[in-house]
Amino acid sequence: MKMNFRWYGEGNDEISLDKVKQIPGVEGIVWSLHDMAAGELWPEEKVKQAINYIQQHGFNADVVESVNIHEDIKLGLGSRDQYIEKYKETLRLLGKYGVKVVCYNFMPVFDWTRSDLYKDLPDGSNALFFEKSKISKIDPIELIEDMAKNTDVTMPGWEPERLSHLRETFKKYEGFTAEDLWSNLKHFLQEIIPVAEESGIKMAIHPDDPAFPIFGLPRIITNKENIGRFLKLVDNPHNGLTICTGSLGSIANDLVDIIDSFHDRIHFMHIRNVKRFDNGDFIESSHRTCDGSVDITGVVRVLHKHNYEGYVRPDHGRHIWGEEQWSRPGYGLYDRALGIMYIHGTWDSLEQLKGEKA
Ligand SMILES: [Mn+2]
Repeated sequence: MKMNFRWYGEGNDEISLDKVKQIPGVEGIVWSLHDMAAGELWPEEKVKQAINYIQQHGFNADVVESVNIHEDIKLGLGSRDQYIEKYKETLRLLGKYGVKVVCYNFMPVFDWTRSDLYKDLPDGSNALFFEKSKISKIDPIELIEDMAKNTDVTMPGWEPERLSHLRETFKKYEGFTAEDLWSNLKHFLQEIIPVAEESGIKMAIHPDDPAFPIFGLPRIITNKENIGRFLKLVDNPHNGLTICTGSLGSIANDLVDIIDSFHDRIHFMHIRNVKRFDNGDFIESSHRTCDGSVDITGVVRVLHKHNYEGYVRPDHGRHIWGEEQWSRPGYGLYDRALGIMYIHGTWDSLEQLKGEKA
């Protein structure tokens, strides 16, 4: 297991890499060029600069999250080919500079969705919250505009540029089905996986968050059956997975079983806990198993059982010790650092037990 930390780039993240350096056992920084719109070719100079900066701080820059996918590719429009070509060029470039894993998602219109960014928890901290009845009633455009007002930082997948075309984009998805999305995903993979392979890059799709359709838009990377179907679209180790325990944990998925079944295709793990409620709401909780609905201990245990050598990062944390004043929603410093220590602690205990048995 290679521990990583997601970071938004120089001048774009309140957390400095010097601070990340003080979290024990972090080897790499998960990065991206956050000012690139989906479909744009990444400039070589910027890639070089980002990687150099990370490496100068003593980290590897092996994992990119994300290279976003242009909406026309998901929609399967005639214009998709030009964007697929740019995607391939970007992969070749990242491969040239030693990037090993590229995370992406295939969710129509926008990325992760919540109803509240700072919902109070009983312990005085706050966290991202999903209120199912609220989401099912609200006009998605209103929700997004409301959320965008709440924060002065740009959230990945919720870029203002992209959101300004939201109404048009929603219109394009009228009558669009899950099978349409499957077929467009297959086309994309058939095109890019050979290039990823040549470039030494493992593609790692991120599951849909939450793992069920919202606003009438299909979502397909949601459960064990669909992940199995996804892996067969292009049966090649370079077509792999990011297993995000929080996204898949938004419904009653058995994460331990999913990891056990697909471990050889998992290139990247997002480890976080969520607490699900009977009415379908969920809130992000501390990483500790007993604080949420996901068996984080079991997740680390099954990774350890398979001698998982891929990349791991703690995912969203709560905002604690007042850090919501300055941190990005879900991407503060403290709770993610605590999460890392919980994961390390579990892993180290398992290693020691293994040593004793041997
Ligand atoms: Mn995730």
